[in-house]
Order: sequence, then C-alpha cells, then structure tokens
Amino acid sequence: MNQTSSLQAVLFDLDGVITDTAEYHYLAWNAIAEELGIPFSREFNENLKGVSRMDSLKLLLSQASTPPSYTDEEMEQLADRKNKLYQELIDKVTPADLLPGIADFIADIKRHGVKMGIASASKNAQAVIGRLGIADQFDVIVDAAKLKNNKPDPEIFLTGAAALNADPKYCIGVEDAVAGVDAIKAAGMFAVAIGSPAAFPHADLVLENTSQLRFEDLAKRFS
Ligand code: B16
Ligand code: MG
Repeated sequence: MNQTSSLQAVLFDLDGVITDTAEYHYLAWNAIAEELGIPFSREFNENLKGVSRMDSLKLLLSQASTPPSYTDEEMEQLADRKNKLYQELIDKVTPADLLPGIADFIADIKRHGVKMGIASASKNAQAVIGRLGIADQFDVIVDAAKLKNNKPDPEIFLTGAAALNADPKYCIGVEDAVAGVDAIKAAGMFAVAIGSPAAFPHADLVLENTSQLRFEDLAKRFS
C-alpha cells in the first residue's frame, strides 16, 4: 500500500468513543446509590469512566458518610444488580447510537486494510457492539473477563494488538478516559484522546469529539 502502510491496527475503547453508554452506566449506578442512600451525581460518575464494574462499586460506596462494609458476596450481588439494570438499558441501543463520525472513520480504516479491535473494560462490549450493528467490522473484541489487570495497565491493549498480530509501535488507541490513555501509552501505542485537551496531558493527540477523527490525518503520523 502507500504511505499509510506502516499503521497496522486501531484499537478502540467503546463507552465514550464508539457510543455513549456512559449515560446508561450512570442511570444504573444512580439507582443502586439511591437504594443504598448514598449521594451520587453525574459529576461523580465521570470518575467511573473506563473503571471496572467492581472498582466502580467501591468508588460509589466510598461516597457514603459512613462507608458500609459488605462481604465479598454482598459486593458481587450489588454489582450484579447494577449490571442487570444496565443490560435492560442497553437493550435500547441501535445503530443510531453510534457517536458522530464513527461510522465513516471505521469505514475508512477498513478500506485501507488496517485492522481494528475493541479494547473495552466492559464485559457487555460484545452485546453493545452487536446492537450497534458493527460487529463484523472488528477483527477482535478483547474479552475483558479474561484479563488480570484493569486500565491503566496496558494488558487490554497489548492483548488486542497480539490478537491482531500487530506491533504496538504501529498501533493507535482511541480513548475517552485518563486511565485508558495511560494504558495505551504504557502499551507503547499512539494515544488519541476524545475530550478536553486539559484533561489529557499524556495523550499524543486530543480531539474534542469523535467527528474530528480522520483516518488520513492519523495514518500520516506513521508514514
Ligand atoms: P461493565 P470502556 C467501561 O467501558 C465503562 O467506561 C465503565 O463505566 C464501566 O464500569 C466498565 O466499562 C465496565 O463495564 O460493567 O459493562 O463490565 O470505557 O472501557 O469501553
Ligand atoms: Mg471509555
């Protein structure tokens, strides 16, 4: 191929990059917080982006005036309840829920023969991608349930690159969470952050929103 040939793969975070399921995570956690009488807000919910289900629950409980001490089993039950609420909400997801520009960006990557993967902390990633109607576009969806370490550990991005037989040096990771950007950098990849520049000092490139993602601009950085 031409000048874009050295870019081997693009690994995408899901929530906040491909679709905005963060709102559904918020609604489900809010219901649990209300039930437990713990204060919770959209602002606090920002801290849960990219964070695993159990770590999110721990953060939520830390907001109680007297943080409760639950057994491991009780913690599992609370996390399961939140997940059931979340799954009811994602049942409503359709292809119209792709964030702006994502459909074109994915199509461009595919057209240039560059591989694509999903590196999401969500154990519901497969279901969400299916409902968005884009499952066949991706060469791998990393199974978060099989990982030992959460973002900012690079494991999820390295696992994705290995599955695609790609050298991390020639991979791009796209994220909307600070822990995710740190995971991409720790994996030795080029990190694109979606959000406000001030929030992502470690990213190689920060774009305000997904409609600014351009395959040609990114591929040039590898030529
Ligand atoms: P689940 P991402 C993350 O997805 C979400 O940002 C985070 O809010 C959520 O707690 C986490 O997945 C786990 O999700 O409960 O569905 O396994 O941003 O890494 O795509
Ligand atoms: Mg995310």
